[in-house]
Amino acid sequence: MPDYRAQFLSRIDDRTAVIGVVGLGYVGLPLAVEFAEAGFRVVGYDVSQRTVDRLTAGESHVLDVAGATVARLIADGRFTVSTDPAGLAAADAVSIAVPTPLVKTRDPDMSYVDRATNTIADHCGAGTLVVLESTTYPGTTRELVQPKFERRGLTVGVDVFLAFSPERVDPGNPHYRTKNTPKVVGGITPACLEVATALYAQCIDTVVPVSSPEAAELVKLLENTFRSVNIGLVNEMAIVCDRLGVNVWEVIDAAATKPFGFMKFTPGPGIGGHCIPLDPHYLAWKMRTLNYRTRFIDVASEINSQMPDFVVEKVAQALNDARQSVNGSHILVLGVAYKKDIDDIRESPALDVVRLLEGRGAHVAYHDPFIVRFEEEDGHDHASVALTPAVLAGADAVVIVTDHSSIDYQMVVDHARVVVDTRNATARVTHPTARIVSLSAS
Ligand code: SAJ
Repeated sequence: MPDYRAQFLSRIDDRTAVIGVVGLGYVGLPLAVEFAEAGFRVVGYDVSQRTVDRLTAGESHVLDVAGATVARLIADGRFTVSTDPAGLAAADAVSIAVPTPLVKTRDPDMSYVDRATNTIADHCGAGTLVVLESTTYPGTTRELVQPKFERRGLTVGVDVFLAFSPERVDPGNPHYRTKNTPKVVGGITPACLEVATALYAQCIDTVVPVSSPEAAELVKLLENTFRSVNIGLVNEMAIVCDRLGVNVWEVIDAAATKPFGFMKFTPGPGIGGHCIPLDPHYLAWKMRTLNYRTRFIDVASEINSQMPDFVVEKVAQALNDARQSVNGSHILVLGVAYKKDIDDIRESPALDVVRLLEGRGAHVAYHDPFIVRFEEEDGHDHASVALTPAVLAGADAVVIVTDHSSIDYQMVVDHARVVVDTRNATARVTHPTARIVSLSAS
């Protein structure tokens, strides 16, 4: 019986190991590049022919990976990309970085992980390390992934090695990239942990071993539930301050002067993105199967998802103060990406704000320097309008939903009639001619 553990460690040490990456998106592509730059041959597999074609042409669809880097690594023969999984057979280690979305009922959609794991089990045999990186409910690695290898007569920890290591990619972050973000790893067995740790140590500065895949799965869920709950707290504080006639931004900024025991979060029109609105629901779902209700997650989600309604109510009040109704009004939404200075609109609360305003009969236009156009769920297509004094003056109300840094807020308040500011983006303007309505009374 070969000693697969020793073989794997030896191939890692002399860099003859071949690394497979399944899923070449904002997590998988940077990881593949790090391994290739560390001197390993990397086999990239993705089901999207468009993704593979663009990478093969030396283009990168991922914010933090330069197309030239991809082209160089492919030209050097260090990185191959394909929609054919056969190349995975050569891999000694395979990382899975595929989506884990929610279905409409907010239950996990594990179909991508299921399909990827089946593909790997079909093409990779004894001696392989498999690491799941996709954010998922605790127990996935042991309950969903492990049986697929055991059913093929392989013993995990002896013939194959299995671990979970949460992705911590923060797209567009200028300071933290894959290489310098600590990597948590949890193995099914001690040997699994040992080989997975050895693998990541080749291209990531800090590896953080934990005692099980469940611990590693929960680390990720804690990190992002922490954000969701704290954002929910400050969003509720915005509602509280609005009822009390207090400026919530002043309260938060003053609280943030506390040098210990406080961490600043800011209220807004709700939460977007593919992490924070979704990840906590993986934990909530798992705990429901164990007859436990994760109340913090549910309450935070309830508050965060009601913020678009709260914003639209502020718009209605602002128009009403000018003896206008929402119905028939012309409203300009500023910023539709899910957070500032990025081009991602997934789960953006702006989509809810637009839908709710249109539902009340408003004519809604938007401007976003990062999002040229988008389509609503009902198929209604929107294209970003130019931000000009005439466009601002022509709107009955302007709603700042995403506070991109490149927008000239002084110009906005100099030409708009009413500005509903959900992000405190107008905090530093001077002598505004527009009436500014803050998220909380000010
Ligand atoms: N948001 C607020 N108030 C806040 C912070 C965020 O309303 O104080 C909103 C944002 O506008 C956005 C949503 O919440 O709509 C999520 O924002 P985020 O800053 O959490 O950004 P994400 O979704 O890109 O989260 C990612 C996560 N990274 C990973 O999952 C690997 C998260 O763990 C990071 O902490 C976060 O980036 C980050 O710090 O930028």
